[in-house]
Amino acid sequence: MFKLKTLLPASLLLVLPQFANAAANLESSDFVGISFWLISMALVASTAFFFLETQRVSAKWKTSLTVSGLVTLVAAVHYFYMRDVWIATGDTPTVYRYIDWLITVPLLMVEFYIILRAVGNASGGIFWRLMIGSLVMLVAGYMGEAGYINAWAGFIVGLAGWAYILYEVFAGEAGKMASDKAPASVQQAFSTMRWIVTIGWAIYPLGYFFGYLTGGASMESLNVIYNLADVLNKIAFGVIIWNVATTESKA
Ligand SMILES: *C/C=C(C)/C=C/C=C(C)/C=C/C1=C(C)CCCC1(C)C
Repeated sequence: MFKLKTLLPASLLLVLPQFANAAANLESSDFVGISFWLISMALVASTAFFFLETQRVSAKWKTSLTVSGLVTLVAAVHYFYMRDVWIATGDTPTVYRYIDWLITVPLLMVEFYIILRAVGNASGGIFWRLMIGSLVMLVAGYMGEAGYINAWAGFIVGLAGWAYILYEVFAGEAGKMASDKAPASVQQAFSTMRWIVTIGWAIYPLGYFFGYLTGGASMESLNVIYNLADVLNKIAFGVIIWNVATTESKA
């Protein structure tokens, strides 16, 4: 019988060479392209790490780590494509970013719910409110950016969806449950996670504002900033969950 431990790294090794060709076109002076490359590799490595670490934590924390690994896996594959679009056209791969967000943002939101469920009886309402907030935020943003609706209207409705998420994790049922029922290490992690969702996530609407609404930002800076934001919001976010999962598994 093959074990997960051997199967996962093996499958990643099989997948990787497929994407390696594109590197031939990467110019050594193309720092945005290089940042796409670096971050795709960091995402692949994080995926292997999170999946392997599921073996080390107690049963109720496994799902959290699996979800962290799914977030970085989905993002890694999008980064391979986005890197190619950038190298071929020098353009912002907006559609790929939104497809990536549409999958990874709900998964990141699920993390809040799963963590609360690991420490108590989290209601389904928490889950649904976080999902609805995410969908409103992303669908409105996409419709605004793709020109289906007025760009400002998309921005404002998108901001409202994000505000709804923030309300839920700070002051709503999720926030209250974390401060009333969770052990100290979980409270700490929950608190760091929601600050990431506040400050780290603010980078994307700022990109919409400066890159699209007012047109003040260059394609280069916009993409480098989005790429760095993803390191914080996807990899560092996962590491925080890994930290609380391993700490609580020992306790
Ligand atoms: C890994 C990717 C993440 C965490 C992406 C997050 C994206 C956002 C927080 C996007 C937010 C937006 C608004 C708040 C207003 C409308 C425009 C968006 C979609 C860029």
